[in-house]
Amino acid sequence: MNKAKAAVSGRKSKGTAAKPVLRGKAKTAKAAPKPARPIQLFYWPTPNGRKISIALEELKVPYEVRLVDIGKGEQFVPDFLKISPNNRMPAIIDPDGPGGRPVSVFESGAILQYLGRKYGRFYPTDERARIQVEEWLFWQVGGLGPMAGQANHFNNYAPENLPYAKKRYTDEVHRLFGVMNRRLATRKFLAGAYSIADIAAWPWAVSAKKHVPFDEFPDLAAWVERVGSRPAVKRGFAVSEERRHPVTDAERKHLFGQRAR
Ligand SMILES: N[C@@H](CCC(=O)N[C@@H](CS)C(=O)NCC(=O)O)C(=O)O
Repeated sequence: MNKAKAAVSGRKSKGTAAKPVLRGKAKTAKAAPKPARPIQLFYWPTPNGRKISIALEELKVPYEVRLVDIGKGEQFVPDFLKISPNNRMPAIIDPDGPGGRPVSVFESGAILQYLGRKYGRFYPTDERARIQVEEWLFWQVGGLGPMAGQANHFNNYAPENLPYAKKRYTDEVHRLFGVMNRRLATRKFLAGAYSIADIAAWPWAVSAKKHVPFDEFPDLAAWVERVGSRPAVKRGFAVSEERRHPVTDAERKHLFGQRAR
C-alpha cells in the first residue's frame, strides 16, 4: 500500500485556534475543542471508491486519500488487510471514532452508514425514511454493483469471448436500470431526499452506461444528470482520476483469478 499521502482534499481542519490560558483564571478557561483529525480514505478511482470520496466531499469533512493501487496488488498488503480483510477498497480509518478512539470500517455500504450516522446527514433518523434509504443502499451493494461489475468483466476483461456470460450480466444491468427508472419516474431521488443511497448508486449507473445506454431510461438519465451536477459529486468523482488507465497484463495477474491465500 502506498503509505505516502497520495492526495489530500483541499479542505482544512475546521478546529478553532487554541485560546491563551490567562494566569489566575485557569480554572474558568475552557479547553479549546480538538480540531477534527482527517479521516483516512483507502481508495482507488473506481465506482466503489468514488462512493466514499463523494460522500466525504458532500459532508465537507477533512480527509486524506491513501491510494491502494489494486493493479499493483496493494490490496493484499498485510497492513491493509488488517482494516479490510476482504482485500478490497474502499476502507476508512476515522481517528476520532466512537468514544474518541480510532475506528476502521470496510465495505462501502457500512462506510456510508457510518458517515451518515456520525455526521447526521444523508441518512435520516426517522425509521420509515431510514428503511427506504437502506433498501436502496443494499439494492445497490448487492445488486447493481455486482451485476454491473460482472458485465464489465465479461464485456471488457475476460480473455475468452463468452456470449452467454456477456448477455446474462448485460441483461441484468438492463433489468436493474429498469427498476431504477420506474422508481425515479415519480421522485427526484431513490429514497426521499438525496441520501447515501443515491451516493452509492450514482457511480455505478455512470460506469454501467457503457454496457446499457440510457436511451430507454429517461428518468434514470435525468437522475444521473441531477446528482452529477452537484459540485461535491464532481469533486468526489475527480479524486485521483488521473490514475485510471487501461488494465495491463501485469495488473490482470493481481486482479483476476484470485483464490483463497
Ligand atoms: N463490496 C465491496 C466491493 C469493493 C470492491 O469490489 N472493490 C474493488 C474495486 S471496485 C477492489 O478493491 N478490487 C480489488 C481486487 O479485485 O483485488 C464494497 O462495496 O466495498
